[in-house]
Amino acid sequence: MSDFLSKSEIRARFCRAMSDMYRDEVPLYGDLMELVRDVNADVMDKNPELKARLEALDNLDRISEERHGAIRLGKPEELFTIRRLFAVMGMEPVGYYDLSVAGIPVHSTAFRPTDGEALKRSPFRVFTSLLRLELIEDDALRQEAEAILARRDIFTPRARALIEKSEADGGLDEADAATFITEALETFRWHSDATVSEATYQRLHDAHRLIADVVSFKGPHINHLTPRTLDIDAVQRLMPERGITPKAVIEGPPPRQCPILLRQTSFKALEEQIAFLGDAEDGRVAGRHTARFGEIEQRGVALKPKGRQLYDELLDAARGLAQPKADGSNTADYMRALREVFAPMPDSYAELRAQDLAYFHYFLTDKGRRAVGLEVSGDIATLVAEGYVGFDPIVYEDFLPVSAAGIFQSNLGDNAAHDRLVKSNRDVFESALGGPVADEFAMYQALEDASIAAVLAELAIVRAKAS
Ligand code: OOG
Ligand code: NI
Repeated sequence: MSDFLSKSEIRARFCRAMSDMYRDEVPLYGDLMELVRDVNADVMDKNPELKARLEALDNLDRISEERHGAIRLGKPEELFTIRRLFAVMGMEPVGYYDLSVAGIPVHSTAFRPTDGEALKRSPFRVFTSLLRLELIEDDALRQEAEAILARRDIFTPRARALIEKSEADGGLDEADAATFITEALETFRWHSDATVSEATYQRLHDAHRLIADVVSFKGPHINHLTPRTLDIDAVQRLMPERGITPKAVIEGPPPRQCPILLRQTSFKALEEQIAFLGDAEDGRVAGRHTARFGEIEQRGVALKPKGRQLYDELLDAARGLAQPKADGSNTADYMRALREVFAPMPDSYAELRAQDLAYFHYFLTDKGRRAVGLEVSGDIATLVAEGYVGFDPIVYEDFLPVSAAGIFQSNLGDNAAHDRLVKSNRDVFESALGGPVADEFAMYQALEDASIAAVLAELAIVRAKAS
């Protein structure tokens, strides 16, 4: 039997290959990566404590390697097969995001690794949306879009074959994995040749810009790749110095001592040359399309349901005071409202933990390791209080629907419609996917529980040695 390459290794290599491809396609992404690398190095120079913590958690290496991407699919079969493609790399669908509340005609999930070891090796994730064609009101146009999508296959025959092989055998060996990476990459590549005429593109575009982006091309080109920064405010401030224009407002929570969840900002989508189908057999008509952009993110601690509910309420309240405008004219007002409104969210890890608002990874302290022969209770809160056990934030690995809507909108033109759409349907999404999406809270809880179990087991060994 041949040796399989680990799914995490395939994912890490795929992530690097995708990053290289996107840097060639969108050079500004390369500039952004450089800026993020500089800022991250600077943050760690100035904050040796943070650096030590990241090192201790074995998380330092992943920072500069870390990124997420996004694609938009056109038909249920594409979602079904992309789930199988991502499974080859150890990525599973987590969470359901309904973007209809923001007037965006898609629903989405995030494919990502889920266990602790896999997340350490490469936390690469892909925000994956499925277009909701049923929202095209014009029957003829909807049928035309369906027919166009029915004709395309976004996966190469070899990618399909290797997905099947991996499913049948339980993995891929080195040579197959290399081929798989090359073939899978084809699905995400940019194609400047549209599959439709200019007139069709225009009609799709008039229904919604996103519909034109999904339906008019051969495949679901990766539309952004997002490196992780340790100081998003610094990157936002420095972008213009490097010739990059950021969107007006950083999405998510306000700046804090202890980052929570996720903050994100992007630069505007580029206007790119494309070629429409012409009337003549092989004729082409020059055109323009905007779709691909760059984004950065800063990740913080994952919140428990109670903390998340508080976050959602506070964000709603801030937006009630000031709706951030795309032209940046009220950014200062919005940021002020956000800061003020978020006061009830404690800004220390100890308090977030004490109030049961966030997830933590527990470990034995030096004192815990020396707890030989002491009368130590098994209750984690007491162990923490007495200094036997320490805790570190568990990083949020998922996305935020309001933020995602803001990222979509910043790249759909400033006057994109914000009307609410008919609520989308999770059952429809999951039946296309071929299974349920995982519950993000359950995953974080499992990570926290495992760390508590490990601490208690270690402590039991320490105490057994003593007696
Ligand atoms: C996805 C936008 C959402 C994020 O980071 O929240 C997203 C898209 O534009 O396709 O990537
Ligand atoms: Ni994104």
